[in-house]
Amino acid sequence: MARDSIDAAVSWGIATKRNDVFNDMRFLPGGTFAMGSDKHYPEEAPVHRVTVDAFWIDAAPVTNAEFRRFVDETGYVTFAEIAPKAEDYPGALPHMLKPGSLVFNPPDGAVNLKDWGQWWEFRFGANWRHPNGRGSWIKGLDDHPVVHVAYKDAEAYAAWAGKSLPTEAEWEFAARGGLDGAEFAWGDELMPGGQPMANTWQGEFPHENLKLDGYLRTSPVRAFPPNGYGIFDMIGNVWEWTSDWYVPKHPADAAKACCIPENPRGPREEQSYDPCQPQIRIPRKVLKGGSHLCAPNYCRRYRPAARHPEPVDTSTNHVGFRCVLRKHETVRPNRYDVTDADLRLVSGGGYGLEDRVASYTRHAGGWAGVRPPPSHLSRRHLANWGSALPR
Ligand SMILES: [Ca+2]
Ligand SMILES: [Cu+2]
Repeated sequence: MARDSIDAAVSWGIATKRNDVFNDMRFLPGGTFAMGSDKHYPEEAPVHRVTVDAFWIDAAPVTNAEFRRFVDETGYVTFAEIAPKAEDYPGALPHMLKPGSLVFNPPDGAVNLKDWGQWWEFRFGANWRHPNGRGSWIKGLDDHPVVHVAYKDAEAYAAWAGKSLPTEAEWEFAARGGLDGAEFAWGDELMPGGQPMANTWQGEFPHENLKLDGYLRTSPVRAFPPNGYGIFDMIGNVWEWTSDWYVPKHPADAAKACCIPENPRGPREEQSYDPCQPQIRIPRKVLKGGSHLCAPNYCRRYRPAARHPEPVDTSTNHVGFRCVLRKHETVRPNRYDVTDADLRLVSGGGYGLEDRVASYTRHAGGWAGVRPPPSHLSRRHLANWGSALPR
């Protein structure tokens, strides 16, 4: 890292007790860019201009080795290692209130792609040290991204490191690597010249992983080329937590250049609840970047504009994070807000929620008609319905 950038950061007055804090971070000067996409999933639209101030971002996702250092120094226990409290999960099946996390478990053959219960299971004993549950271990995976971290775990690590979690706008600005408006972090082709540029899924998800990129599950960070800003693994490998609450759309583009949002922080927490599970009020954060489980036939979210909601209590073997440092850590008031009326509009059309509900209610085997089905993966859902969903 260039000496003058370190001096600049120090003169910004970033309080940190760690002198190695800028190791392996990239300095981004900030700027105005086109955030979102109108060409893919509806939650990425509309494209709108956003300005972010200068910041630093980790050159790679936080690894198992780095997370271990945090745990060794602090004795921190992650969410997945603690048994959920019954009062936090009304209606949970008592036998499900055990420590654990969500693990991808591929079926033998093609399945209904609308039913994630076919490939996700809540595995007791799965946590960051045991990525595939009891009997699995991270030996040999020191340089792989840490997984099975819930939002609070990522926040705790960031605080320990003297850093923060990125906003969605910061994350997307960094992921684009200066290629404003490009489809991918490296240009407009998924595999330029047949060359895999990220750890995603090749083949028919969820039963056929052709591993053309060399990796069945997570990969060591930096195994693929960096983007134009010298940042690795923004796309694929693991999804990454951001600090923004999730709503399934972006605000409209500013009418005038003077009104472009600066350092947007997303909508309000209470707007992030899953409209499909109104009785469950666990807020959801925006995940970015896609993972090794993103496949052309199922989820084409290996792009900077892509986004996905994740309940804050939910950890999986394909979600990790990285950190940022900002000039000023003061939260600015939002320059825009998504209104509740906007959200009603969204839930009413085009998101496939009705389709999904219909598909679940058609599902033979007991949970049809009992309660609204989950629209997304969540620990809460699995606590209440059990990990063995009807197959
Ligand atoms: Ca792969
Ligand atoms: Cu995906």
